[in-house]
Amino acid sequence: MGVVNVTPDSFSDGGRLANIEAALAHALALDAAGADILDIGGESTRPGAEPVNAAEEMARTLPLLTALRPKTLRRLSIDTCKPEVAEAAVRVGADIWNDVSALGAPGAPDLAARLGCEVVLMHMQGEPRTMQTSPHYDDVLAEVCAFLEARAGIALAAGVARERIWLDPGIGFGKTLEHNLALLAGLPALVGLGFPVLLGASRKRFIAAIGPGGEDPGDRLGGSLAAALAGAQAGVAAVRVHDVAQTVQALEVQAAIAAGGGFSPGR
Ligand code: HH2
Repeated sequence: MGVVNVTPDSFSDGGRLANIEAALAHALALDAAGADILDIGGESTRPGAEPVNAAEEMARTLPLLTALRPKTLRRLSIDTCKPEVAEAAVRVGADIWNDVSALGAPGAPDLAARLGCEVVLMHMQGEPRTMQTSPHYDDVLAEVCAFLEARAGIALAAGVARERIWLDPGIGFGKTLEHNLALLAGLPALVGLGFPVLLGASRKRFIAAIGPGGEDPGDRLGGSLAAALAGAQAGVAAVRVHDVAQTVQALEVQAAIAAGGGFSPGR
């Protein structure tokens, strides 16, 4: 899943795609680089971010989705917590509702069932403005798994088809470095719940907290690749990344090594 942020303030690429031409070109470049899904976001969820209203979010995302839909066969995803934005996005061709609030808005599960789209249910403790203030868990892996299982149950009860539900541990969303690492190490438990798992670790701050360098989000490629490979090894179904070409290359090499003698060049 390639990230296309049409926001002025996203943590790693805010403001880069200020006009529709730049956003479309970027999305098509990620498509050409091998992204299976393009995730369009019109509101930053970085720690401390201020909320955006629905009209503004739609003004940022709908023109891009509309322009992109006839130009790609890839699945398109709308990254939003707002039911009205998700509904409008699906109407112009989005296939997936990527919701960092796990369908937490009033009426969201019913709407997702009615739209018939896929949904990504992500775990977050608190809300973006304050979530990194003092996150606390007794057992982060167990609590995130229990939360996501409960949210999946609510989506199922509302009528969302089981095969359309994804789970995401929400790396960096109300989590310390230790929490993020426990979740990354514990991914097999989340995968074991039986839903496809999406992992979003690309360029996130925890990478800078571990290794040398990486203060600038653009300098976190090595750590992002390490996390993507760990995710793939654990069986996640997709990784949400900014650097699509490099991630596809890393995953292809990992898969070729895993295939051992069975690999045939030129695929
Ligand atoms: N992370 C971000 C945004 N949306 N969605 C899912 N499902 N999982 C994630 O980990 C996730 C997400 C944050 O990254 P980014 O979009 O690059 O930044 P910003 O929120 O500042 O726009």
